[in-house]
Amino acid sequence: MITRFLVVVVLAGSVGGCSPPALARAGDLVVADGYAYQSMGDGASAFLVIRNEGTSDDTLTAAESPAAGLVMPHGTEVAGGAGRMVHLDAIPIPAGGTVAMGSGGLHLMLRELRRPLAVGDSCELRIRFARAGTLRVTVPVVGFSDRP
Ligand SMILES: [Cu+2]
Repeated sequence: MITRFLVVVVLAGSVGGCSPPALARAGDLVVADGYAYQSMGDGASAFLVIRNEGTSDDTLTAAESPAAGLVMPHGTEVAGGAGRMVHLDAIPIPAGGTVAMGSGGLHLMLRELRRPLAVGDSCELRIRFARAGTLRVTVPVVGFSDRP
């Protein structure tokens, strides 16, 4: 029951040639955008837009960060009008598709932060994929109102 949490947008080529430069690439996978929110307590959440430019499906299987003791792929389940985070063992990245994480949906949950993440900091993430291997990306830390 993973797929019902996904927001998958299939892009029909690059629109008008104005896509922003990729933050990182591993194999066929491109991180088109990414950020982390400033921390709350010893936790924070991070969001990536991952584009699969290949012709084979891939799967996000794990994540880690030097900034945190634990990084978990999370989805958000809405029940009775309230959102509840659920752990995901895997996030499919379909061939030719884009998975857009976002507040209130898919995210990477950072726990056991080694130091607080403040606005203006950056945060390195290492994302493991079944096919593309490990993708390293550094994302900016933003305030909650900067990227709603
Ligand atoms: Cu979470």
